[in-house]
Amino acid sequence: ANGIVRPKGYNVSWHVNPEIEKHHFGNSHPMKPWRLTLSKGLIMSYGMHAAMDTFVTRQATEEEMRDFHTEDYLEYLKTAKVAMPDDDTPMPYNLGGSDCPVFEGLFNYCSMYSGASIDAARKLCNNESDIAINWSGGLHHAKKAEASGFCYANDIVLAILQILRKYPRVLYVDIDVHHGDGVEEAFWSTDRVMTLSIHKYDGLSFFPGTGDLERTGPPDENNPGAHHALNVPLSDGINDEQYIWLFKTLVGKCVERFRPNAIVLQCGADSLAGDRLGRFNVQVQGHGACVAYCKSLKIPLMLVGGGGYTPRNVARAWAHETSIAIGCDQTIDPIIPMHTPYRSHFRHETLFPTLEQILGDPRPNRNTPKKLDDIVQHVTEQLRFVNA
Ligand code: TV7
Ligand code: CA
Ligand code: ZN
Repeated sequence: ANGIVRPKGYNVSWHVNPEIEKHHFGNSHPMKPWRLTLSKGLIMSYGMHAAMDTFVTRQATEEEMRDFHTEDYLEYLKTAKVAMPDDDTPMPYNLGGSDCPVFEGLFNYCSMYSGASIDAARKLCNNESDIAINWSGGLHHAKKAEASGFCYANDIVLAILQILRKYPRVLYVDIDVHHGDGVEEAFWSTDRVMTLSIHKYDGLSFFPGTGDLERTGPPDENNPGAHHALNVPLSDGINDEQYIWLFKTLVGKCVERFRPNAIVLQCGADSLAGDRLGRFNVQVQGHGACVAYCKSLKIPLMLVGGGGYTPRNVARAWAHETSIAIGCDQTIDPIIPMHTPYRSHFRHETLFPTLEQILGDPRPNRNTPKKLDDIVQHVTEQLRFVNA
């Protein structure tokens, strides 16, 4: 009756844990794990859980996390104490600053979202899932022994390492408004993972400051990683039409040349219009079109979350993308169900508010057609060196 049917012969797994949502970075911090509660409420009010295999996830073990992170760093993450308000002694590993505070239950938070991504990856490897979803993951800035940009453990790297145990090649695509630097760095010197990040880049101040078009892997041609790190630096205000065109063109070319056995798509929702930290004019439809395109390639697909700092828009995007995964996006009612928890948070009562509703006055688009053509040309040239 609600338009939700379990797809026949097609399995979507959803990896969740309500414990993750309860952690707090601090009152003024833009990262709100509570956005996961809002997203889950919307997904469930549509009844979408009936069309997926839902798994309550577990903490990753330390051994699993040591696949990427150092023992010293993990030990520190586990034992770091929440600083007293007047204590400003610097902490190691970039912890304890305003971006990466040490909060109550930090290690539990990290190991939970990592466990969810590892489980999702294993479902793909077992062929038990065609699409595996972890909206609590996608924390792409974490390094092997360093926290960065709200990220402490890199669940994406951990998940890709799992997939590489079974499959030769993984394509990683990152639509978060920030550059996926941690994942890029982790696989910088291998030709088994191709990374493609689309992000805002101004050569300077926008975090993390990397992801320029010219840096496509190690400069040494003999390094297997050469030409396998692709970056799409954009300016403020890109719209759905341009974003979808770029995404399909570039991902299409990557798949054609690299022939990945699996795709990991980081669905950071800070690329949406109206995001508290983002600068783009991408709408829920455009963001979702990226997921739909990846699904259409019929390659095992993992969806993870990432950024997203205007919780109502994050929830809309991830609920819409869940509906695309299970194939009910055309049949559900875009009007948010009456019984949705926190429904009053969704000021415009539809999954697809217009740009005017979101922004009032849309941000000027600084991306010229020539800029986009140059990007596509540059990436195409890099891909000529890739032969899988
Ligand atoms: C994946 N931007 C993560 C994106 C990480 C972005 C940054 C903030 C920020 C932090 C706050 C805060 C903020 C309004 C925004 C150079 C600095 C400038 C801290 C104030 N308000 C993801 C990380 C980025 C923390 N960091 O890709 C507490 O904005 O630009 C920076 C670094 C130094 C630290 N200061 C910001 O989306 C999940 N931080 C309010 C309170
Ligand atoms: Ca990105
Ligand atoms: Zn981001």
